Amino acid sequence: MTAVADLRTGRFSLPADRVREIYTLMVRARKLEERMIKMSKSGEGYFWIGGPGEEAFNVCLGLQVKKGQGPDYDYLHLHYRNSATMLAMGMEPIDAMRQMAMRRTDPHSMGRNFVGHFARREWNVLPVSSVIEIQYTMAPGTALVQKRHGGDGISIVVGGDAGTAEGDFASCMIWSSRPGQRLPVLMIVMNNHWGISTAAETQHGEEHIIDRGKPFGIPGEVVDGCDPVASWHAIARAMEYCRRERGPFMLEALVSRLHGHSSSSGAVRVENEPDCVTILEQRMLEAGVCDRTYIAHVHETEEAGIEQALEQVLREPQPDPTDVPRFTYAPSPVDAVYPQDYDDLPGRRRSS
Ligand SMILES: Cc1ncc(C[n+]2csc(CCOP(=O)(O)OP(=O)(O)O)c2C)c(N)n1
Ligand SMILES: [Mg+2]
Repeated sequence: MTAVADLRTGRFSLPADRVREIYTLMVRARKLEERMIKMSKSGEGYFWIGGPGEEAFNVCLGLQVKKGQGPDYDYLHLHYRNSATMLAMGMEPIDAMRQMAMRRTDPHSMGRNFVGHFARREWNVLPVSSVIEIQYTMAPGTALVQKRHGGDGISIVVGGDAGTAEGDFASCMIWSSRPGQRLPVLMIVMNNHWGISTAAETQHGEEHIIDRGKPFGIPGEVVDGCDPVASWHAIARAMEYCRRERGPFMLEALVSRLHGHSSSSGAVRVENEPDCVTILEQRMLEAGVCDRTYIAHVHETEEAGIEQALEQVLREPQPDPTDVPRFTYAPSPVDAVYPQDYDDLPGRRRSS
């Protein structure tokens, strides 16, 4: 269909083509997560955690990353709800499902880590950690390399609201804001107002989480993370600041948690939080960005793609016991224990 209208939030807008691209990726992410929740209940995977309710912001983030390998490009220190960011960067849904189903073909962890624990060297995506918040201590490290290297690459770190209570969050602010040594770290906090079962309003004395950056001279912005137009432009502004100023910026996205914390709490759909997918559908219809036929088509196509991927994944092998210690440590000529640790990885020859 032809582009007929922009989608607008206040002073900001996005062209219809871009909105439809974002929407399609949001639906892909939602279908992927909903199918993986079912997998956790049917025994095709054993634990689920992910990002339903964060798709609008996460897609806008992934589409704007300067993607590549090495310090000229952005580094990503993600958390376990970033599937939509990875899909927007170009990850195939099947690669998330391979990890969910613990397949040897899983490119992130060879079937040996939780779902949503992405790692992709050629896109500077550092391995996601189950230990929350440690990504905030690593981001200044890659940002320091980028600052010394030159160019406009930045280090993007993402975590939740509750995790900001950890000392790692303070370490990130301290290391990113030293006088004369400011670092290009984009600190993103996904505020879903929960830390497992602990409500945010019982934990935060500050009005906004970004206020924590004020004593460090770290500027920040709060954005409606359910609104792709607002999110797109807030991310663009934050990235632009970090790239140009070679300093830190804090972005707080207000988002929903549509299936609770994880499969450990049942992953049941909650009804009392805004759903960014249905909100966007309504806005697109009202603005003339698309019609109902288009929306139905996107749902059908994305769901079919996910089902097809699952059928493929279930035919693939799981790791075997000899795989357990492999690829755990970096290769070393003096490694007497696992000298063949990195055999079979792309670009490395098998040792004799
Ligand atoms: C260091 C550490 N402490 C505690 C946990 C257990 N834990 C896992 S997720 C989580 C809550 C995190 O909440 P938040 O940072 O708001 O992120 P959300 O899950 O809401 O996206 C906790 C306490 C952990 N994984 N690591
Ligand atoms: Mg939270």
